[in-house]
Amino acid sequence: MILTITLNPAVDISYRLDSLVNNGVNRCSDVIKTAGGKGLNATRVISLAKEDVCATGLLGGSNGQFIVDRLNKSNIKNDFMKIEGETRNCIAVLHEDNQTEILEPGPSISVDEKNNFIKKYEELVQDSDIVLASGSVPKDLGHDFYKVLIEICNRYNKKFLLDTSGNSLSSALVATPYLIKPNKDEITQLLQREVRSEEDVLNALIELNKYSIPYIIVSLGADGAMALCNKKVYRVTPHKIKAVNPVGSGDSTIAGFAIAIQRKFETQDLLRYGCTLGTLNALEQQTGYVNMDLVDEFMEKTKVEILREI
Ligand code: TA6
Repeated sequence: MILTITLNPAVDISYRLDSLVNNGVNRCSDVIKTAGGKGLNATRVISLAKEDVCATGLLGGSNGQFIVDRLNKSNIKNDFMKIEGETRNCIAVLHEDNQTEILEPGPSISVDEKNNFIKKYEELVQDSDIVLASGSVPKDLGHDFYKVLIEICNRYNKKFLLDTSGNSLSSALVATPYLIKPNKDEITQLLQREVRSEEDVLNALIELNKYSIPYIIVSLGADGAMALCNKKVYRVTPHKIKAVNPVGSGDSTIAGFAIAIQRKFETQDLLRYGCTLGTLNALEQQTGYVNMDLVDEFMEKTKVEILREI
């Protein structure tokens, strides 16, 4: 089973506008509300792929209830810690070819709630093969919280996949997660230097090799990804599309990696499968949704090559 962790879930609200008038009234008829947050977007994709998945994390208030109701309606197994605080909203304003996101910080978490979640998590890990943790961390949990979760996961010899940013990512590396998937902005922040060109990404991967993380995959958005695995640097080039809504593509990509690891894909197919799901998500209006009927076709059109050995 794949256990997904969404520490800071959100009711995702997307507003599609023909054009955005600053400092004016924008009436919108095209509104979509989904149980969101990176981990829950990934959960939905794993469920669509018919892999056994359970979602956990922290939920509270009416937004928390909305999310549980949506997961139950989609027959997605979930076991969240209830908290006093109110789960947040995240807004995506889609206009022309732009996507403007407004992300609330998330609720306060008490020490008891934090400790009780760790207890729940430790029980759930024992029944899982893979843990996928994705998204921001509420400030009260501290930036080393993913490190704590990875250490518990490694104690039970399970694989921990992590998609996060900032201090939460930098402090997690020493715990040796199985896979990380930063994008170029996140790796720029991590290394405190501009990572823009393919050469920059290659050098960044070589520098991160010292952490002995089995899979380091740098997402390049619509341009695919570069990855370091078993001392080989790979380049993944996706099939080119016109994106409908790219929000959630990173979440769908790491969901693909989790599915591929569960299905024991070899490295090139793992990379191809994850990037394929990310591309397919961008073809959909809904965040964190993939048309699985198109996977085989897009897998064939997604190129993976070995750039070099290090
Ligand atoms: O990647 C898209 C998304 O999951 C949105 O749906 C929104 O929930 C946001 O990311 C949350 O990001 P965060 O990094 O705060 O967990």
